Amino acid sequence: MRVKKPPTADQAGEPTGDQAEITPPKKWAAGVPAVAHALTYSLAETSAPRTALTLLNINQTKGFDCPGCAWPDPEPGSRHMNEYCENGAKHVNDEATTRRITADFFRRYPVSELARSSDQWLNQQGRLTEPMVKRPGSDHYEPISWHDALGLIAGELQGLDSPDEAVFYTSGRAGNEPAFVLQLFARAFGTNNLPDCSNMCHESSGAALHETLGVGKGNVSLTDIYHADLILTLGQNPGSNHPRMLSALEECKRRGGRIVAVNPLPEAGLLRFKNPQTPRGVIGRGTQIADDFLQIRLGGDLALFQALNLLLLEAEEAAPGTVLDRSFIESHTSGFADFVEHIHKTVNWPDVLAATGLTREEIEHVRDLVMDSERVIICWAMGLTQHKHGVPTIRELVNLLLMRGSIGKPGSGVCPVRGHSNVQGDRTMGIWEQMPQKFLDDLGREFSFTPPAAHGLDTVNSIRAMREGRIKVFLGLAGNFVRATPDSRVTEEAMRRCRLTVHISTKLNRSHAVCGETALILPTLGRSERDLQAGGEQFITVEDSMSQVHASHGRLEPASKLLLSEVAILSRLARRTLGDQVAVPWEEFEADYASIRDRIARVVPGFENYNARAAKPGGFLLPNPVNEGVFATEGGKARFSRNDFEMLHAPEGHLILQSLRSHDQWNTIPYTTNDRYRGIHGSRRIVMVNPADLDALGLADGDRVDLVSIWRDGTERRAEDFRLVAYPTTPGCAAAYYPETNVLVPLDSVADISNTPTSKGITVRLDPLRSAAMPQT
Ligand SMILES: Nc1nc2c(c(=O)[nH]1)N[C@H]1C(S)=C(S)[C@@H](COP(=O)(O)OP(=O)(O)OC[C@H]3O[C@@H](n4cnc5c(=O)[nH]c(N)nc54)[C@H](O)[C@@H]3O)O[C@H]1N2
Ligand SMILES: Nc1nc2c(c(=O)[nH]1)N[C@H]1C(S)=C(S)[C@@H](COP(=O)(O)OP(=O)(O)OC[C@H]3O[C@@H](n4cnc5c(=O)[nH]c(N)nc54)[C@H](O)[C@@H]3O)O[C@H]1N2
Ligand code: SF4
Ligand SMILES: [Mo]
Repeated sequence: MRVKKPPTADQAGEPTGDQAEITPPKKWAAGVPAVAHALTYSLAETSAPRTALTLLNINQTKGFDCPGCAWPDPEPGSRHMNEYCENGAKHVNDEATTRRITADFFRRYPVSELARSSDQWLNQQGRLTEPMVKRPGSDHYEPISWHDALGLIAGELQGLDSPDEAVFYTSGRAGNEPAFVLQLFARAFGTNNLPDCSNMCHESSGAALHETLGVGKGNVSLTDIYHADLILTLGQNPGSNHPRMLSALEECKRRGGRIVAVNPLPEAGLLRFKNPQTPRGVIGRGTQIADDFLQIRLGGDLALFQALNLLLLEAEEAAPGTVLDRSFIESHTSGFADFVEHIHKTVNWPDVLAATGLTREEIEHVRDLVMDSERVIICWAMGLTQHKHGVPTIRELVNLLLMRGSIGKPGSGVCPVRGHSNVQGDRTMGIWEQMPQKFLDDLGREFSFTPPAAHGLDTVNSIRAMREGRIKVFLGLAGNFVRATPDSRVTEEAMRRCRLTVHISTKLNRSHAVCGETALILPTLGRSERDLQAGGEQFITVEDSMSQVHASHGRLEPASKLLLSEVAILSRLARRTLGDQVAVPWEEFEADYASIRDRIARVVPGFENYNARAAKPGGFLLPNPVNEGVFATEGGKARFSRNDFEMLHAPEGHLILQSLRSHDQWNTIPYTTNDRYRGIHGSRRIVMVNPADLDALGLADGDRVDLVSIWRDGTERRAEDFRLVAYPTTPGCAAAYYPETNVLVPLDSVADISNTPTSKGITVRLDPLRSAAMPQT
C-alpha cells in the first residue's frame, strides 16, 4: 500500500497523481472538439458577448495580435473570419476574464499562503486591478497609489551603489514600444542587466544562427512553408504550442511537400490534423501530417544531423556533382573542407545509433528524402534548444542546408518556431544583455548619453547574482520569473534576498508571492484592451516568428480604471528615476506611442518609416540579408561548423527526463489539469515512462514515485509524488510537466554558449513512495 504524503510547497491545492485518469494518447489534433474546448474555457472565464468580441478581433488587421504564440498570420486578404486556434482562444479569454482581484483579496490571503498556492489557482483568481505593495516584515499586500509606488522604486534605484545592482527582466508578451522604453530606461540608468525569457527559450537558436548565417532569426515565410518540398520538424509540439502551424503544414502537403517529424513523443498534431475550418477537417479523417515519424532519444538530434551529413557527403563522393550544391558552397560559404574532414573523422555509426535510438535505415530514408528535395525547411523549438548541446545541434542542421544550397532561396531555410508572441520583437528592440556595440552607439547618439558597454546578466547569471546578494532590485515586465527559471528552490531563495521586487503584470502568479523584502505589483493593460492616452487611442506593434511587424489594437474595456499601460508605467518610472539626466521625452512617449516608433525608426535597422508602415494592414516584413544571399558573419560568408559528437547518458537505473508543456497551459500557468491529446486528465503530477523502462525498474503504471535528479557535484533534487504513466515515449526518455519539474533542473545545468537551462535533458531516478510499513525519513 502506498501512503499519501502531505502536500509540499510545490503542490498546494493541486490534484495528486492518483486523481489522474488516463486514456490512450490521441492520434489526431484539432477538429470539432478543439472548437468546443476553446468555447468551454472562454465561457467559463467571461461572458458570451465578450467571448464573441475577443474572438472576432484576434489576428484581424484592425484587431489585436493573438497573445498565444509567435506563429505568423496569413496575408491580410487570405485570413479567415476566425483566424485563431483553440489555444489562442483560451489564451485571449484567460486575459479577458471577467474575474477581478481587489484589495479585499489581498486582505484575505497572506503572501505566505499565496506562495503555497498552485499556479493554476493563482491565475484563476482573475485580473489584477490596482497597485499593491508588500512592506518589509508584513505578510500582506496593501493598496498603494501609482505615485507612491513609482516613487518607492525610483528611491530604491537611486540609492543603489551601482546600477548593476538592478535587473530588468522581460517576458516576450511585451510589445515593441514598452520593450524599447524598458531597455532605454535600463541603459540610461546605467546597466545592461536585461535578462529575458528568451534566455530560457530560443537563445541557442540565436547563438547558432548568428554565428553561422549572420542573423539570429529564421529566414522563411509562410509562403516558403507552403512551397517546400521537404520539411523536417524537430523538437516541437505544434498541435498544442503553435496550432496554426498545422494549417501551414497541411497546405505544404496539399502541394506535394513531404514532412518528417522527429520527436521522442508521438504527438497527436504531428500525426494527423483535422482542420476545423474545412469540411474535410470537420467530417473527414483530416490530413496525415508527418509522412515519417522518427522517434528519437532525447538530445539525439545532433547525432542525427551528423549522420545525415555524413551520408550526404558519401553520396556525393559516390556520384560527384549530384548531391552537393557546389556553386553555392564555393561562392557563399566558408569552412567546408574543415567540416568535411571533421565529419569523416568523427562520425561513427555505433555512436549515432546509441545517441539517436534510431535505425540506420530510418536515417538513410531521410537522406533519400533530402536528396530528392530541391527545397528543404528545418523547423524546431524547445526540443533542440534546451539541451546542453543545443547550439552545436542547430549549427549542424545549418551545415545540412548549406551543403544543399537550401538557404536563401524560396521554399527553403531555417525556421526556429518562436514561443511568446513578441519574443523576437523584444530582442529586435534591444532587450538583450549583450546587444552589439553598434546598437548601443546608435541608441546613445539618438538620446545623447553613453550606454554601458559591458555585457549585463542573463537569466541564469541574474539568479546567481541574486543568490549572492549582488542584486538589490528586480523588476519584471510580464512573466513569472520564479516559476519559469530552473532550480526553483534556489531561485526562490535568490528572489527573497532582493530588497525590492517589482512586477508589471496582468494576472497573479507565484512570483508576486515569492518576493523581495518590499514587493510591488503594478497591474497593467493586456493586449486585448483599449489603450487611451493623452494623444488618443494607442496601438502597439509586434514581430512574429517570421519577422513580420504589425500593429495590435486593443478592443476591450480595461479590466479596471486603475490600470496603466506598460508604456505609461515605464515612462513615468524612468522620469521619476532619472529626472532630466537624459534627453528622453518620456512624457511624449506616454502620450503618443508614435513618438516612440519615430525614435525606434532612427535607432533600429529595418524600421525606417515605421509609423507609416505599421499602419498598413498586415504591417511590413523586416529584411533578412540571408534571403539576398548576404551573410553578415565574420568573413561575410555562411559558415560551416565543426561540432563534436555529444549524447546524453543516464547511469544504470536512471532515465533522462524532459520537462514540457501540456495542451492546457500557457508556460508557467496551467489552465486545467488535463492534457487531452496525450490522454492525461485530472492531474499534472504524472510522469510518462516507456513500459519497457517500467518493467526494467520493477515499477508499474499507476505507481507513485518521487523524481530525483542527480547532478555532477553530487547534489540531488527532488520533485515529490508523481504518478507513473506507461507511455509510448522513446525508451530511456521520460517526460513530465513544466513548471512542476523545474525544481529538478540544477542552476548550473546549462547549454554551452547560450547558457540556456537544460530543461529537456535532466538525469533522474524514480524513487518509489515508501509503503506505510516503512518508516519515512
Ligand atoms: N498552448 C501553448 N502554446 C505555447 C506555449 C504554451 O505554454 N502553451 N508556450 C509558448 C512558448 S514560450 C514556446 S517556447 C513554445 C514551445 O513549444 P514546444 O517547443 O513545442 O514546447 P514543449 O512543450 O516544451 O515541447 C517540446 C517538444 O519537443 C519534444 N522534444 C523534447 N526533447 C527533444 C529532443 O531532444 N529531440 C527532439 N527531436 N524532440 C524533443 C517534446 O517531446 C515536445 O514535443 O510554445 C509557445 N506556445
Ligand atoms: N523546465 C522548463 N522551464 C522552462 C521551459 C521549459 O520548457 N521547461 N520553457 C522556458 C520558456 S520557452 C519560456 S518562454 C519561459 C517563460 O517564462 P515567462 O515568460 O516568464 O512566463 P509566463 O508563464 O509566460 O508568464 C506569465 C505571466 O505573464 C504576465 N502577463 C501575461 N500577459 C501579460 C501582458 O500582456 N503584460 C504584462 N505586463 N504581463 C503579462 C501574467 O502576469 C502571467 O502570470 O519559461 C521557460 N522555462
Ligand atoms: S497558432 Fe498561436 S498565434 Fe495563432 S491563434 Fe493559435 S495560439 Fe494564437
Ligand atoms: Mo519560450
